[in-house]
Amino acid sequence: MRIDIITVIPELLENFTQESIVGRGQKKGLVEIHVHNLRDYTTNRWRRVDDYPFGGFAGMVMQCEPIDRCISKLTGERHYDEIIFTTPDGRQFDQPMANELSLKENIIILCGHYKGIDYRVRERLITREVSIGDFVLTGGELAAAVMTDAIVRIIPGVIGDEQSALSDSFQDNLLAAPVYTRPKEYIDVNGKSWGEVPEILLSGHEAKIKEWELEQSMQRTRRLRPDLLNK
Ligand code: 6GU
Repeated sequence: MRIDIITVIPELLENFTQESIVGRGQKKGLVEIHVHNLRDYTTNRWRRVDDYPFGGFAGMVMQCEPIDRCISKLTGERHYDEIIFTTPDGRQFDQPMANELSLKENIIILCGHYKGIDYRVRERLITREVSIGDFVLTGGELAAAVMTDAIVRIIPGVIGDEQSALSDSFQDNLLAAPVYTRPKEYIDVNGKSWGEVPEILLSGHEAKIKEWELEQSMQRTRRLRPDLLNK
């Protein structure tokens, strides 16, 4: 899979794409992420990519030309399955959307910025408008990073333990069960016990453990996210 991210702040995404799971996916050759600086595509002598809005509204608006030039260059080189625009008024990103996008061959993510983007870009070029939640970010870069992380980690082979991406919270509309590691009983810095790991997890009884895990998942979902049970 190949993801091209178009942004006016490439610095914000460069470390992210080299590190952690996403970096590992790239090193393994399972995904390629290319970050493009939109300013490299403007013909404006000051490298401006925005201008005042018609109608006298407040703020600046991203212009068609640099976006057109950047996306035209990319689509001239290969076919893209989706050209995504990050915007708070888009459809809300969720696990099913991450799953669906992870099956695509090539996608572009255009990061929104400033007050907005010339609406003609959205009408002409964009195939999907996506938000990561009901709050406003100053730019789409963090949203693009969130989406990229969620998409890349479920590409088969990116996470070492393939089972683990599929047993995540939300993959089955259930929150994950609690997990524990050593020691069996933790004594804190004040000498107080934080309790012992549930006995069942030490039993080695695989079927019983699976049953416990599901029960815990259902209890936690009922308590914390009852809305998920109706999906
Ligand atoms: Cl995708 N962009 C911006 N600017 N703000 C957001 C968002 C996206 N999703 C939630 N808030």
